Amino acid sequence: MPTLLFKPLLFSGLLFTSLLSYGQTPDINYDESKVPPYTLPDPLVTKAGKKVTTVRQWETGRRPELLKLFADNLYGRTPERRLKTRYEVRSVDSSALGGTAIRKQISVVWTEYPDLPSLELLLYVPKNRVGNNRPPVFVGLNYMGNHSITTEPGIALSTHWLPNRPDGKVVNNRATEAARGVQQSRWPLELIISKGYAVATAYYGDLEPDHPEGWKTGIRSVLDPPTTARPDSWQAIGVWAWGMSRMLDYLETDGLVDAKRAIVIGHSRQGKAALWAGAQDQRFAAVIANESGEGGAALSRRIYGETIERLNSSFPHWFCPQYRSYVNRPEALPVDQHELLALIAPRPLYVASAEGDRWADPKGEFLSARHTDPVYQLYGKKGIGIDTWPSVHQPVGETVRYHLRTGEHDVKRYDWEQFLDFAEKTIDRRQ
Ligand code: GTR
Repeated sequence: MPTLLFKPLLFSGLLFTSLLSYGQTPDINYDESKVPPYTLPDPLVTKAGKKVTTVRQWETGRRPELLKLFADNLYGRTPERRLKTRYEVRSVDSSALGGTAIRKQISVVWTEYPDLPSLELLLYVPKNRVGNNRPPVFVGLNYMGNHSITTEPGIALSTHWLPNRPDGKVVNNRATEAARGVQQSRWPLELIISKGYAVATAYYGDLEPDHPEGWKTGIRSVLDPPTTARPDSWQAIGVWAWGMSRMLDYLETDGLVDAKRAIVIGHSRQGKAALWAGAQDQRFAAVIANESGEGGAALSRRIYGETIERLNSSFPHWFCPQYRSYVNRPEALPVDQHELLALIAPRPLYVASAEGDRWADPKGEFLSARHTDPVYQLYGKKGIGIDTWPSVHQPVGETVRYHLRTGEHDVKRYDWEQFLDFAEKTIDRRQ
C-alpha cells in the first residue's frame, strides 16, 4: 500500500522533468542583467495586512504565522508526536585527536521501533576549554557517515545505506574501510577543538536515506509517512531538521557540553535543513547555513541559478507536495526565504556563499540575509547593515553575518574560520 500511494508523488516529479525536456521551463539564468524585477513580501506585515511594530506582535502573531506558512508551503508539517528513545553510549575515548579532545559515540535507539536504524552520534569535546565552563557545541549532519569526517580509527564504520561512490569507497551502498576520512576537509576538527568548541554530528541517512524511496527505511516509515499524501506532508528536509533537534535532546542530557549554546550548522541541502531546524527549534542558540541555495537562504523570487522547478524535479522527496504548485510562479508563494531567515531572530545567523557556486545564487543569499534587518532591528540588533553585495573574503554584518568565499560549492577551512570567529563574538560571550 505505501508504494502505491507514493506513486503520485514520484509521478509528479517525472511530469516536471518531462515538461523541462519539452522546453516549457525557462533555462537556468546566470545573467545578472536578465534577473526579472521582483517584489519581496514584507516580513513585518501580516497576512491580514497589519504592520508589526513590536517584538510582542512579532512573537505572538507574525512569527507563528510565518512558521506555519513555511510548513504549509515548503517543508511540510513536523509531527508533534515524540518517539521514545534510549541513549546507548558505545565508546568514550578521553585522548582523541592527539589527546586534545574527548570523543564519544552514542546510539539514539528508537525503542518502540527496534527495526528502525538508530541515529549514531559522534561527539568531540575539547579538553582545553579555559575557565572550566562547558563548551558551546556545533550540531550538524554529515553526508557520508561519521567515519568520513576524520581518519581516527576508533570511529564505527556506518552500517547504514550510503550512496555508492565512483572511487569504490562505498560499494553496494555500504561503506568500506577506504571511506574513512573522505570528507575530513569539511570538518577541520583540530581547528574547532583548538578554539574550544565541541562538535556533534551524525549521518543524515540514519534519519532518511537521500533518495525518493528512502523514507521507507527512515523516520517517515513510522512518523507521518507520505502515504497520507497531504499537501503539507513533511519530507526529507523536514526529517533531517527534526533529527538535529533530536541530537540536541541528547546533548541536553550530556554534561560535557553547554546545550544552551548549540549552533546548528549545515551545508547545501543540510543548510536548508539547518535553517528549518533553527527556525522551528528556538533552543538552537545560533544558525549557520553554508551555500544552502534554493529552498534555503536564496531568494525564490530572484530568478538566478537553481529554480523551484529544478529543485523539485531533481529531488521530489525533499519538500512538501504543495511547494510544487509554485513551479514557474515563485511570486505566488506567500513567503520568500528572507522570512525563513528572519525566524532565526534575534539569534545569531551566518549565511555563507561561494563565488563558484552560482547554482546557489550567492547574491540572492546575501540579499535574503540583508532583508532580515528590519526584524533584527525590532530586537535592537544590527544585522547585515549594507546594501552592496561584498566582494570575496569580506565578511559583513553583526548578528546576521555573510561572506562570499572564492572557489566552488564546498565547506572549506576559510568558512569554519569565519564561523568560529562569529561564534566567539556572539554566543560565546554569553556564559
Ligand atoms: C544540488 C541541489 C542544491 C543543493 C545541492 C547539495 O544538486 O540542487 O539545491 O542542495 O545539491 O545539497 O549539494
